[in-house]
Amino acid sequence: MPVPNPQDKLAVVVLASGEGTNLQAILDCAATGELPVKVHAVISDRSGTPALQCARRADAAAQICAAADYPEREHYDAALSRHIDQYKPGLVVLAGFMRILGGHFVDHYRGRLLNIHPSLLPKYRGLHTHRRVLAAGDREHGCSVHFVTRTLDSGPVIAQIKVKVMPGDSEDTLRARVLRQEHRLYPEVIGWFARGRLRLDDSHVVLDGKRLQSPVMLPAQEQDQ
Ligand code: NHR
Ligand code: GAR
Repeated sequence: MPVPNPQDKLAVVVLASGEGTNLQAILDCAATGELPVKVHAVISDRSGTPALQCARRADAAAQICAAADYPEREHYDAALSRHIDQYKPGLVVLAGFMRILGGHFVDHYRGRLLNIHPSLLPKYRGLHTHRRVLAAGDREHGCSVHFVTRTLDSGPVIAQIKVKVMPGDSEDTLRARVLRQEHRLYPEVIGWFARGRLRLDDSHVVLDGKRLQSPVMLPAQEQDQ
């Protein structure tokens, strides 16, 4: 058996469709050494996204796997897997990735595929969460990191941060408040995984050897509590 070297960094591939601010938060923590990971590649389903620029600046491979090239979802998923598996990642991170992934794909990465979602799951699965929270008149909102399983936004939740909904909030102000917390939540959870503290066991989240009964709640930064 090879002896694990504590200096070894976990190989990570990030899938991102958009701005890439969560990606940037992860790259920043990796650069300081706070996060023992190396982001080998960033793959986007669209060309010209800011996320790809972030990747290039950080010397990670920036690849496009365009949905338009694969009319069938299964073919797209298979192509995406081929891109990812070149890098032999120990962890695949969805960071604002906007395409639903099929069961085959998800099963292949089971236990090593994470997503960040802008709501307090199980509330507000799917898209336009900030708009829906405002329309419902909720007083609190937040973000969740979960293991991805076959059912959309329904995989076991690992950790969450709550924020207050303020009077006068617009979709944009609320999105910005949640996003600030996403940038803290995702590196924290990825760090647990990279240090071998976190795993998925039979649909249960195990942290430090114990099954979680409910997600870990991390405190928001004071200004956003
Ligand atoms: N795939 C599976 N199987 N399970 C999950 O939990 C997934 C997933 C793929 C992506 C991220 C998710 C989110 O955090 C995610 C979780 C895209 C859509 C969507 O409706 C919904 C949820 C998420 C990502 N996408 C449309 C589609 O037809 C396209 C929307 C667009 O391009 O703007 O794929 O919210
Ligand atoms: C984040 O708020 C993320 O939680 C959300 O999109 C944003 C991406 O921002 N994800 C989804 O809605 C997935 N459907 P970023 O590109 O700046 O990280």
